[in-house]
Amino acid sequence: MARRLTVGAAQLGAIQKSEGREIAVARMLALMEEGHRRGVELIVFPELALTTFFPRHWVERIEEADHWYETEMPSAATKPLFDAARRLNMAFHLGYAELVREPDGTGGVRTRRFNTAILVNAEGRIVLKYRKVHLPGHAAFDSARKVQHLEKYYFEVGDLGFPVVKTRLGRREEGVNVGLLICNDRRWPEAWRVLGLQSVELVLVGYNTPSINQEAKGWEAHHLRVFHSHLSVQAGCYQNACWSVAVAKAGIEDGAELFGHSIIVNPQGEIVAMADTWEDQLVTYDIDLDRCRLGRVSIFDFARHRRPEHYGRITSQVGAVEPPMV
Ligand code: CDV
Repeated sequence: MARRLTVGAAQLGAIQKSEGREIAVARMLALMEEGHRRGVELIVFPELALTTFFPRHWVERIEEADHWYETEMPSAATKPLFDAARRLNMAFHLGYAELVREPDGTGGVRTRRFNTAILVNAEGRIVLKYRKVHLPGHAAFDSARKVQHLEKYYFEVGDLGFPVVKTRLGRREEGVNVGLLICNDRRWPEAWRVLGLQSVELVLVGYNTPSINQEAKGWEAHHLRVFHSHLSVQAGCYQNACWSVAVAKAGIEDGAELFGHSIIVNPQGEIVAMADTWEDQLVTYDIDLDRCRLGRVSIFDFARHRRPEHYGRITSQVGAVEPPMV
């Protein structure tokens, strides 16, 4: 019998800088209600889903930006999502900025900031947490850029690795192996493979991707932005024989355009459903987790075919080196 799970990619339209969390949460609740009517068991919201993509805004002192971060989860503002999960019997994925205050080892307190995603089950319990590892952009104000991308200023590199959990989702009795990636992570095959090596069956990805590459020194055709996003997720799914729900924040946010095009991808690397607006939009699909099997027992049977003795550079080296001249 097929192992079916109805998933929903809950794309969010723009959230403006002036809009508070309660507006975003109200929109997410409406998508959860719609998902319930459509039989969704797991709904996936994007990266930094509670606020505008604030790394585009520079502040002189980082503490001035602390109002963008969550210090507890759930909080008064986000509790309605957890309540809705219980009421609608629906798991959800949420991306948000996380601020942690912890002992610094010398009797003081240090503040840490992460770009975080969680998976909450239908009982309202956080069953998986991930902190973004690949932080794009820059760490200081860049006067050459029309729009800043200050993730390296606002966040530390995640310290949780790439965990995968087996957890019960929706109507399923047995567990599903779930892992999380956040936005830029989806472009790194190493991240997918670390999930694949933990037998991941479903990878949830939230993203905020501008339609224009400000770092392109020459021309980069706009359609390639979407192509590269899809290519990365499709390749990750195919090469690790898993499903993915990759969900955007879309539209014109604080004057900057985010491209949307949220997708659900099968273990053959095919897009099976896609958003076609830049607004709040729920795209659903009944995935069959048993479809992960084919890749696992054939081309990507890791135990039979991987050759880690030849992959040393992947973990010992960061930048590329030049080959010897022959
Ligand atoms: N939020 C992101 O990580 N965005 C990056 C952009 C800056 C390229 C991405 O990889 O989509």
